Amino acid sequence: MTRLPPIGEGDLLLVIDLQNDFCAGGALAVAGADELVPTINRLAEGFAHVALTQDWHPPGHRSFAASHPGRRPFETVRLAYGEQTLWPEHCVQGTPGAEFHPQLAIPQAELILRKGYRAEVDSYSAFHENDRCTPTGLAGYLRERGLRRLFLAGLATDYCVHYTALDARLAGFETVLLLEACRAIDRDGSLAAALGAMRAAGVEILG
Ligand code: VGL
Ligand code: ZN
Repeated sequence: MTRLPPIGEGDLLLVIDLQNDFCAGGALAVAGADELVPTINRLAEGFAHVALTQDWHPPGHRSFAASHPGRRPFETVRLAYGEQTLWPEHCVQGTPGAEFHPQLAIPQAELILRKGYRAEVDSYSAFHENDRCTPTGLAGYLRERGLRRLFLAGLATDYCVHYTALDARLAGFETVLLLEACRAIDRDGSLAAALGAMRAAGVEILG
């Protein structure tokens, strides 16, 4: 496992979307997701502050292919706010698929941030929805608590982790991607593109 720099009071581990639907047997399973769970549980012990994000869609969410007659998962469509990839139905509010992986054991997590709960807008980033202008409130939360450096782990490296990392940099946070503690969907070169964009934005990539 990656060696971390010394961790202090201004650091937060943000664990992104470690939910059943992204794990083995889930609606949008990411290869290798389950093996992250013990790694992330251990990692969390080294941080004074941990937060979790939870993808949390209402039934019939606009990002679901099933909401677009004739369209299939992984196709893209143009919505009012721009290009949107269509996904299988996943992480529907209140369903088992939306729950955290049962072996995720971070009871000390201080915040669970839900995102993607507006029916018409997806939200990859934990900071802004995909319209790029609706904030989730995370930046204000972090600033008010004096948390200045984010360490990112979870799912998926090329979607929610990627957009969270870019927005963290835009909001002025030091941002460290813990690559060994993330797994990617990786379709059509999306992982390589995401790593390039994160590096260009000043995200430190460890591991
Ligand atoms: C995610 C696609 C759709 C993710 C969430 O957590 O990366 N990807 N919803
Ligand atoms: Zn989603």
